[in-house]
Amino acid sequence: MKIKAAVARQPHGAFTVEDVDLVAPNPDEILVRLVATGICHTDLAIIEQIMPLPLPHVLGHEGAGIVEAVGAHVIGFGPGDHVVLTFNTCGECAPCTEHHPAYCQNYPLLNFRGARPDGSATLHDAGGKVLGSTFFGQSSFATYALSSPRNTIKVRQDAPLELLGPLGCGLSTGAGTVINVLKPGPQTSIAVFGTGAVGMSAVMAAKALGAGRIVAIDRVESRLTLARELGATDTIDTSREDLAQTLQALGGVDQAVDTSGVPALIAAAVGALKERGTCVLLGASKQQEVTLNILPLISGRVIRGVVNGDCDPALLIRQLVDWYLEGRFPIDRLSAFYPLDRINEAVADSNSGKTIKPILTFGEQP
Ligand code: CXF
Ligand code: ZN
Repeated sequence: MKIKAAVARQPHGAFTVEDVDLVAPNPDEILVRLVATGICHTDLAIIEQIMPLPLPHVLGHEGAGIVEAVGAHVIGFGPGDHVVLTFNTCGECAPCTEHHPAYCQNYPLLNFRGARPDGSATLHDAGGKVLGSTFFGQSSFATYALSSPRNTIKVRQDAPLELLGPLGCGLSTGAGTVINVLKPGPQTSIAVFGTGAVGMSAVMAAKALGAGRIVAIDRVESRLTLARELGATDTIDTSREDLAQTLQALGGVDQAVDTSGVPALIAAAVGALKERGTCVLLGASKQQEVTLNILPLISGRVIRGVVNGDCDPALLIRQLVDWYLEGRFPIDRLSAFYPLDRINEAVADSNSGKTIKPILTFGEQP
């Protein structure tokens, strides 16, 4: 079928919105009409070739839409279902069967192959050339996408679908890390480094769980103001305050979440931990090595990475939708909408920091 998609063609280049061809669903696939798709930094990391996937490629991995059709072997889904698309997993390897699908052994094959897992192409450009597809099992910078039952999450129909796509990646990464891994309580102090979509969702989840102290750290004042409104009890503006000193003055923290991937901030996050404290790494940047002081680590401190909030996506996404409707996870405060043909403006606004979570829309703008 003929669809419209934003194609990433050149490293560091702009997206081109093109008419492309999508093949019919296989018996085990779902055809989804996208309503809206969030833009995540991982999409931009591929354009910048920090994650070097071959181009041209149709990216997009925070899709929300309505099921249009299902393949003959698909059960549990039907036309009209509201769905959020997330990362794809096999469901059969040890991490999947042990309820940690974010560490699926087939993650690269199912999410980054640039084609279906069997190598077949699903997208061709107007000249008939193959485009990279099946990105995170969806390639949802497009009016329609093919997905699998395992990465298609049915959600309640009374929630505003155009807001929900980012729950498939960025927002579940931050919130899932707090809910599933760190589990802060009233006695816990938690510091969140970076108040983008991942950091803000960590702050909101920490507030929802009743964390005693929530410290948000950034260099953009407007973001810190928003972080306070969303639940931060303390903020540190690194453009004006000495980070290490201010954290020390607070007495250190039990938990730290780094969303920046910046080595100096990671070192500060680890340096701020109390004995037996945990620092979780969620972000990556161009600089991939960090220097750490070993001795304090020996006193029970933990540094670990977390992917996709270590979540069961069906459970977490539905929980966060419920929380949104209850006013406990106000994701509308982070989001700004752009029609598909303004995707390059959305990217520029994300890069400049103007917009925390840009969301592409494919029909009428909400
Ligand atoms: C990704 C980040 C790179 C590793 C896999 C998960 N998260 C989403 O953007
Ligand atoms: Zn992402």
